[in-house]
Amino acid sequence: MAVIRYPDGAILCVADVHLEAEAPERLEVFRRFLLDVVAVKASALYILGDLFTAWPGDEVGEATVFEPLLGAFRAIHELGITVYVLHGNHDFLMGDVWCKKAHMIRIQDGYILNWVGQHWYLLHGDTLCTEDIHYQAFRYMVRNPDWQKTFLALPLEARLKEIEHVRGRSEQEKALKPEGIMDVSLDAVMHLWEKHPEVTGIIHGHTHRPARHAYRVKDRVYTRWVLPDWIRSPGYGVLSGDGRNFTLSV
Ligand SMILES: [Mn+2]
Repeated sequence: MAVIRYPDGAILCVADVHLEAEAPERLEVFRRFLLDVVAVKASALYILGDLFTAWPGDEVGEATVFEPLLGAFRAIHELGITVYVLHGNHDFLMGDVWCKKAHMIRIQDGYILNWVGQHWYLLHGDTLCTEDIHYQAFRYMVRNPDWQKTFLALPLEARLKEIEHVRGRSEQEKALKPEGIMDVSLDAVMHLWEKHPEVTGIIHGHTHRPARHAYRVKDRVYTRWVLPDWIRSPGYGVLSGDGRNFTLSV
């Protein structure tokens, strides 16, 4: 059992856990984290995208590799703790079948978390990387329900092959893209404050650049929490709220 670092009843947020069959140790670290969620009787768990590195369709959830998680998710559910999950750019095909199995409630980018009088805008973060025009065009295509329907109708083998192809290409492109393009755009962030002046701030992942940013706009201060990924850090990259403040452990 891992060391518990969160206050009782904490609200917990994670992103970019990037579970994959090729990294069984990360799966175990995350399973232990889920047991911590139970141990501290967290008030809720928010998974802000890219829980999985790839999701070709819900039938992979049946595969044995992710099965160890189901017991932990069930324990969380039985305590009455809700797990909310939103799609990332890697696992956006995670569907209702798997979510139901894991007792997760799917939420959309832009879900407002109301917590101790604060209003936090939750999102994965990829929509803020507006300077990466290539990626935004790809996102537009694959988030289209018709495209998804066609893709999910392919045999699993064909889907896996296509995902591997897309990932290979994206890795190649990433190596050529300037660093700044893969971070959120300041314009997009400012636009969000304009559109949602009532929020306390936003919480997102995706960029793998954990930080707490503050913005002053017309006498108001907005916060942007960026969650760490679980690939480079040894795990337990968690934003926990204790009833007043958030603390980020990387
Ligand atoms: Mn992502």
